[in-house]
Amino acid sequence: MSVPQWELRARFAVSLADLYGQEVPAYTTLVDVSRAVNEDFVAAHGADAERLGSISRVTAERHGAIRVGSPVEMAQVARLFAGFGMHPVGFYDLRDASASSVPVVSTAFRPTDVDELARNPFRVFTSMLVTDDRRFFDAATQERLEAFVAARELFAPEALVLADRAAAEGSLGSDDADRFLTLATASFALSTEPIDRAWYDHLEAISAVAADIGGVPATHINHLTPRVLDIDDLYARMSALGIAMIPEIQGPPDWEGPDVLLRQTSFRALAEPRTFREADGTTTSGELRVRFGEVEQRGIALTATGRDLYDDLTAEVDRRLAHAPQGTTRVAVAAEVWREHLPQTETGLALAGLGFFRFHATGTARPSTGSGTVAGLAELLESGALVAEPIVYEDFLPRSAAGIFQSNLTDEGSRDDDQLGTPYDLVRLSEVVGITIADPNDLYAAQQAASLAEAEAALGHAIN
Ligand code: OOG
Ligand code: NI
Repeated sequence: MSVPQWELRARFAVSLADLYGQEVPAYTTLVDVSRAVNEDFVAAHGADAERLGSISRVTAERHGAIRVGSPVEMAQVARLFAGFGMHPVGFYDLRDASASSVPVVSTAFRPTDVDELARNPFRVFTSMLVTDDRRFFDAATQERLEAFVAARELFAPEALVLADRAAAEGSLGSDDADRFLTLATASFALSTEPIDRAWYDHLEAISAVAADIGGVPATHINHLTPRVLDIDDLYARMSALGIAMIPEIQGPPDWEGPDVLLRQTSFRALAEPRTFREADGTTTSGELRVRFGEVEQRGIALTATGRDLYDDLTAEVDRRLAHAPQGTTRVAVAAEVWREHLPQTETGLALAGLGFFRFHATGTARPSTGSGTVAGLAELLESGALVAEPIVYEDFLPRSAAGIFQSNLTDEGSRDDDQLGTPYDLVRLSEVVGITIADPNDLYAAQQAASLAEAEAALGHAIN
């Protein structure tokens, strides 16, 4: 029996969840509460609840976050994930997310095909430490970081060989599949090897994220995030259980119009026992608090125009908030700004070219257009000749990402803002990963365009 890549990926998500649930018990609570929120949401909203993904997809849906220390490690991660049919999509430079800057650049590994996403959308947000960024690391620290990272092995060579085979053949035999899953999962377990206390502390004074990456002998899952259909409900239920959430839900506000992009929130995980090696060579047990629980709600993918508008609105919210009376929440200001600037309906988003949709011809009577050869999208939607199905946002938001990173750190660390390191972008990071990183917009736009072409064929005329 051979195991196809989607099944490898689905099993990988489950096996990482088992591991993470054992390591971070609060994760299990989060998953239980998420399931309850989703069940109640479906019960209350019926079929509409599944507009942005089937309930079976959403229930199984997770994203992981991991952090690696060098281009070599990033290329290995890319090989490993390719075995699971997960490909790099999107570029995020968290160094320039202003106040909450952290010394990493990131991409997300995920399925890119619509069918593959529907079977299992497991994705992993993957960050790479940028060691030559003088805003964070002096030359001596850079040198030591690079040597430290170069000397460790994150992935068993056998895992990478199996990954290559799964990627080339699209499946693995059942024994190889078991082996691949065991090895791949083990790569992300929290290491019990001692951590050099002085080195860790040195890095932590600069950046807690740098310490979590370059101060420890292995990588680990930083968080594993379930998806909910109502994050406000989730937030209230977790708070009622006495779990201290970060003060806000990040990303778009709760409002009566369509949900777009991504809303996320998190709670700090408990301190975890770790072993340290002290300056005198003895080992001691201590604690670190670097991992956390995160949860998300996904909305409609925005076009480049929609995304620019989103960024402008976010800036407008900041401006208004700066002048708002004490006690005004960001979410309240944001909801007001959104009401002023965003269409209140999905159709409005589609017609304004702000959101991505798949259009389907319904086969019902089409409107007469006069010319008989072309019809406008608006009238086709209005007459019911065409329906628009929203395309869900499968990616991340750098500002939320940086906010999530930062809100869970104990200390902001130090940095010197004048000296930038390697000027990474999507192309440069693609070279590092060894695979072309897809631009998320191209993927969404291709889906929308394909659906329009099919709809035009079914209608027998062009749509404008
Ligand atoms: C990754 C933070 C980004 C998200 O959901 O935006 C992220 C990290 O903390 O390593 O996971
Ligand atoms: Ni995350």
